Amino acid sequence: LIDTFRHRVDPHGGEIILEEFHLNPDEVKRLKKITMVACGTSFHAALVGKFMLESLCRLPVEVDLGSEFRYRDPFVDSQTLLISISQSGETADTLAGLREAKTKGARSLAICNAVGSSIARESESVFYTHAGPEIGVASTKAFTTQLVSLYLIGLYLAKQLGYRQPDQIQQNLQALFKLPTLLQDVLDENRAIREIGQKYMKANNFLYLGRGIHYPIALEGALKLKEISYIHAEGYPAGEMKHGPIALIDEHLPVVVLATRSPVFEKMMSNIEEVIARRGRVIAVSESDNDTVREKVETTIPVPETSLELSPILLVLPLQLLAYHIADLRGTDVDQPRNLAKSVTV
Ligand code: F1P
Repeated sequence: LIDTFRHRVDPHGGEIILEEFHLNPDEVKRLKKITMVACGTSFHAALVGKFMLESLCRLPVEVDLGSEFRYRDPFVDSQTLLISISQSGETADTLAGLREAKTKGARSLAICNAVGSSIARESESVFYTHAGPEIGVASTKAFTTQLVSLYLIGLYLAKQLGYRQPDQIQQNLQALFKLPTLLQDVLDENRAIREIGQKYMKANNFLYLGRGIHYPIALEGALKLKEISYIHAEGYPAGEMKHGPIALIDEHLPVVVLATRSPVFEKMMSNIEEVIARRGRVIAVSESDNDTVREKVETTIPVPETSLELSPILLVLPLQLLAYHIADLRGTDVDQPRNLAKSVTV
């Protein structure tokens, strides 16, 4: 991550330079809202981005799927910044969304991995993620870099809009620059996560629960599992569990809960209790010193602490590893899952 973004970010000077951003400070100040359009994993990045951008730069953010956005008559105009997110830069629905917004006068910024791709070429500004080639069909490292990109864009806009002072930005960047070490701590859990995979690999269904900025990570954890292991999995906002999925819980259902310390931690604990009361098998992703969680649940995957806005970048990693190990143990082709295309161009 540091290599990817070094040329754009100076953590000591609190400076972020977006090389390909063609809105001047006055145009940034004129923006009334941000609309993000994406598909699949990139859509989940956009949902995380909504939390990051709204909290960092206090602009309203709307997120839509390319396949929905293109068929409605969305409210966008010249005071909208349309951010399209795509690993391949060729996803037809995302490209159509970008074109639709541009015809209505929106300013456009693409977050893309593929240099020179259609979405990059047709956007006014481009933020390249430089994740390198994604060998497997299921998007993993591209997702991580999309989240880092959104965080940097959020800080950049926050500075332009006067919501963050240089010293605050410097602190935010320093937290970002600590991430590679923290991600390595999660990777060091790889063997333990494989053992957890062994314990749960025979389940037919999984439920993933998260709240707030972690809700899209629950969606992404579930998507990774179904994409590569073919196990039915659902991501759900934990507060909605009582409105439906609670009916599914029994002793056969593993429930992956994102339960790190956050303003909604107590609420997550209540959800964990609700699952346990129905004999669901809770796999909690939580800090290693979080005894409140560890003492309650069947299985814990430890993650280090970071800021709330950066935590999705850490939390998705154990979920990607869990999906990978379960799929590998079940003998599916993790790089080339059936029925999936790397880029959906129709
Ligand atoms: C979107 C996406 C990927 C998914 C698969 C199909 O692609 O849904 O998230 O892993 O490859 O396409 P993109 O627009 O990010 O290239």
